[in-house]
Amino acid sequence: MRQTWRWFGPNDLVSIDDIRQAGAEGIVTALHHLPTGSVWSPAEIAQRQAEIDTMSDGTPSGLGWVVVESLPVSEDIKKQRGAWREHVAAYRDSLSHLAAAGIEIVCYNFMPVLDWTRTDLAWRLPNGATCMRFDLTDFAVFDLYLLARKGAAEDYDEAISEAAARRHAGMTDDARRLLGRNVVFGLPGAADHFTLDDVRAHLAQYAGIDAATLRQHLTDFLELVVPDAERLGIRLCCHPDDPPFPLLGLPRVMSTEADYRALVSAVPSPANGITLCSGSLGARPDNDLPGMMRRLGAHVHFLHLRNVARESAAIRGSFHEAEHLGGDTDMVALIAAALAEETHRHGAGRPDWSIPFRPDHGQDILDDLGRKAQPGYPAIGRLKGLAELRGVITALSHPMTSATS
Ligand code: DNO
Repeated sequence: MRQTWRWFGPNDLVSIDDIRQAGAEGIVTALHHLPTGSVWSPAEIAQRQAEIDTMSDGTPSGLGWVVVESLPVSEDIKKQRGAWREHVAAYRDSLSHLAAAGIEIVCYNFMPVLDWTRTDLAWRLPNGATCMRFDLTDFAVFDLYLLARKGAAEDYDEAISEAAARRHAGMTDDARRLLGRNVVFGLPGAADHFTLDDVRAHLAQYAGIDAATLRQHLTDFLELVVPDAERLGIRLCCHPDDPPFPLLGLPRVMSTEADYRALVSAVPSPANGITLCSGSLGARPDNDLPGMMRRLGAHVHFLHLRNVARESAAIRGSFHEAEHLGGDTDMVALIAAALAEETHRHGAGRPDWSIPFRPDHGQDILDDLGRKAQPGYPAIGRLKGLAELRGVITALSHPMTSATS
């Protein structure tokens, strides 16, 4: 399993030097500064590779750009409106430029409007660490009162609606503003500049798009890009919905094992694969992560290893981001399944037998609390996660254990 680390580029407060010291072997990044729908030019790609390759004192980092996360799919492509065909053409050009630069793994998602969604970006744990949290009552406050979305009332049961009414009534204006900011933080582009009216305008454009239509648009997109990817030797891998259930009346089609089966069988190809994100998928009690890895492992091109603690037994419920070996996903069983898949691939002569993973997210601990890096992406919390995961991998790979044979 190849140990990778997400880096947001030169502005990331966690540096290439830090990543080297954390023991990572490769980088996951994207050209975040380029607008969605534009072509990633060879020059931009080469510049990012040079930044990855060099430590601050000019010596080689030994790291390389292993995974693109994400080459974003535009809202136009998801809706099949406006400039969507131009955006598909740009996507194909970007894939060919990435392949020419030696990059083989490209992650994307197909979530309408919202990418990952949390209500709290720094929730305090009893030991003083902070983590990200999704609280369904807070989310209902956002939906019912801040956004005041038409039809929202139908989406919440009585208990949540009543709790949301009480909570909203007791919130200060500052608390309401902070909640609004937190919820839109995962929006593509500029969290700081997104107003509630922008969110309403985005939602309105999905009025006629249900889950079946969105899934069809995903298949259409794949039919247009997968043949190129296959020819170029690129492995596309779709990231799941986070959280894995519909929000704000928007359809979501990448939340369950059945969704992933539909994805890989819609356009069968080694280039049409999966980013198995245990944190996103693990927020639902009916997603069996080790089982998904065993059953769908052949299609998994990239792993996000993260854990969540579910706070209710509901399909759509509150959760917070736990330590990597804590929470509700059996991380040891998941890693054992990934190692078994690698053994199987190795035996079958697959050149892609080594599966890249990254310690996804981390709690803010120690100096992270003052550094204020990208929410979810602290230096020390992730270093701790990576170290724990590396420990599990080392133990399960040891000849004394038979877990991978
Ligand atoms: C959040 C991430 C997601 C992910 C994209 C992939 O921390 O896991 O933003 O990168 O959904 O397209």
